[in-house]
Amino acid sequence: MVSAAKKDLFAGPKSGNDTSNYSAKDIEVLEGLEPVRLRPGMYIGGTDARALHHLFAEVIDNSMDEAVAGHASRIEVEYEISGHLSISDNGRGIPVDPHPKYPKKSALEVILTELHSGGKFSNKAYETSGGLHGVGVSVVNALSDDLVVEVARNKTLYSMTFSRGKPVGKIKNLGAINNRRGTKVRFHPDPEIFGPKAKFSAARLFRMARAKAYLQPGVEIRWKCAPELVQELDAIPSEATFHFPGGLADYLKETMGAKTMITEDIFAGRSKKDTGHGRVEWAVGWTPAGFGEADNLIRSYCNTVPTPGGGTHEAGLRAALTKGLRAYADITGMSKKAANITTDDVMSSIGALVSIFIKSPEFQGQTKDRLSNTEASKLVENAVRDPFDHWLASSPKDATKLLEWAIQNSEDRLKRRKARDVKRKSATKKLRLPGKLSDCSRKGSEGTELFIVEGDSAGGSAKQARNRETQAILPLKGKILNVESATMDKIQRNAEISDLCVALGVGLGKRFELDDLRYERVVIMTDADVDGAHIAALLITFFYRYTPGLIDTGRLYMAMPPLYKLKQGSKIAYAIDDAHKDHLLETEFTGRGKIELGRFKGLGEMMASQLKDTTMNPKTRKMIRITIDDDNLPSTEALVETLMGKRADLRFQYIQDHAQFIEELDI
Ligand code: 0RA
Repeated sequence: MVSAAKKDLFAGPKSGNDTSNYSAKDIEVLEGLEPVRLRPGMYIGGTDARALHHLFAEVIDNSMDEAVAGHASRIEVEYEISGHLSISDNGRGIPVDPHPKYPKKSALEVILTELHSGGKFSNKAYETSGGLHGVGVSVVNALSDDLVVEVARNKTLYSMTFSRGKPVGKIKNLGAINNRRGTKVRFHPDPEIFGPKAKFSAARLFRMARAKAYLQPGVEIRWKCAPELVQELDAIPSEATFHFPGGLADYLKETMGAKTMITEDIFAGRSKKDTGHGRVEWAVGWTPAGFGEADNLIRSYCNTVPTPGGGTHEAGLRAALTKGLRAYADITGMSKKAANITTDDVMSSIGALVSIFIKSPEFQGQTKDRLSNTEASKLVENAVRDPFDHWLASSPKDATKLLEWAIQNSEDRLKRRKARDVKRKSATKKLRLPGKLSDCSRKGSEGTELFIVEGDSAGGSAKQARNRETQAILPLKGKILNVESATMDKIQRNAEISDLCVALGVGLGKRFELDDLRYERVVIMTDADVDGAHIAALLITFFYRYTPGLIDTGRLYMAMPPLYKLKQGSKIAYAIDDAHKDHLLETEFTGRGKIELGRFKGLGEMMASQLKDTTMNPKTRKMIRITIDDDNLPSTEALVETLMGKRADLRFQYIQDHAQFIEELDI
């Protein structure tokens, strides 16, 4: 049975479900920004590096909204030595007149101090399309210890200062100005929330800002950064201006670099004037070289916000390209050979960018990073299809090359499938699975998970705690080989790695086939200590390098076993780390009675039922999905090399720069 306290743990840190002791006064407080400070994770997905940079995204997205709507043409970003970040635009400026709903406050104050939830902002004039999570600039305000908004509007300059979501004084009129218009938001992330060492990465900000300029060719983005904040490894300038009239076509050309292409030119374009349903821009090219270990690189955006989870706009692009190529085959008498071409064959080796602008974007998925507006699919398909047909027809040599290559892909795919079927049949039931693997009983891979566990004793607990039907356990002996500094030959001869591959049912590198995976998910489950983190890092590096597609498709996870058990009378809760423990002690274990605090030395020490409830049971556990930071591929490469490669000096420097900062592996 799961106790109430435990359920709360998995709902995240918050006070109990019991609302009977809330007074009206408390509820009023909760309407402001207090909930954001209490549970930042609910609003920005955590307090780690990714969440920190989300603050920047949120502010620049507001300025981008002004640019997309045609009200702003220039955005300036400055990262200061003090750790402040400022983003200014030459848009209309945040309104400063009294807010219709709160006549005593300026609209600016309301926008900065109220959560933009539903009804409150039903007034159209105060709407913005919002960032990915649409949380608004008030969330940034809540999580900053110092934030100043300057507005140049009505030929007057205004300024208002906030700290931790609360106004510091009134809105100030700084006098007349004639030559300026727009909004400047300058803020400093609150160390109480993000930790004393939290710092923006200049390189990451730089790339995020640059990507925005590619997505809105009409905008000019100026970048400025104190030189001291640029790390040597990152090699980015301290000042730059981004302006890309070529839009996504330029972005794709930069991404493709000097790779050989299957067709001479890339296929790029944008929809004609917005007819009220939205507009589309795209750029596509095919390269036999692939993209590192990944076969393709597909990036999509909605209102300049990245959608790494893909969604309906991506589906529209896939449909247009696949149908277009099939239609071309019909015209040229190749339809028989092209009959088996699937979307996968067309999207293999592709570098594809698609960006759409629509009125009311909706997002789905755990991290709200997948576009779900159904109309977006047809919007993109219709926009792309005609130009694609023309593009193919106008360069028959290229078109034929592309078609032949897609046909080749489909034939290869069919051959592989046949070979697999034969292999499966001839292997009559039993594969020779590693002896220490406790496989699950379900036949197909759907709904199954492989837990990779540290050591035999933890393996024993996990075996008792698992669901036999769907969860398999593979205990590993201590640390696996660091693949980043080993040769392929050495990797293949390594016993732990070879057991892992056999259990997974896959080959490595080029021989890796996602379809061969014997499990739907792979979960790394190590102790909540330094050694455990090291083993997890080694495994993630291995998967990143040698099983392309496993991370991309969101199938690699890290289990989150608790570090502490708290008990007071009959109340029991588990804490993931020290901060969580302290939070629980402050909020949930405040009553009288002795508190028993236990620290788990490792997974092997936990009772099977504890391990099950906290870490393994899909209904109650907490896990982290390992993802690759999207607008950051080159630096993911550099980071893996730095952290896991041969050069200890780079690693040492990195650790010095980032100590206490890395909470979630962000590759
Ligand atoms: C609410 C309403 C209007 C503009 C804005 C907000 C606005 C917000 C930000 C944040 C950063 N830059 C911004 N620029 C504008 C519309 C005002 C009008 O109708 O004049």
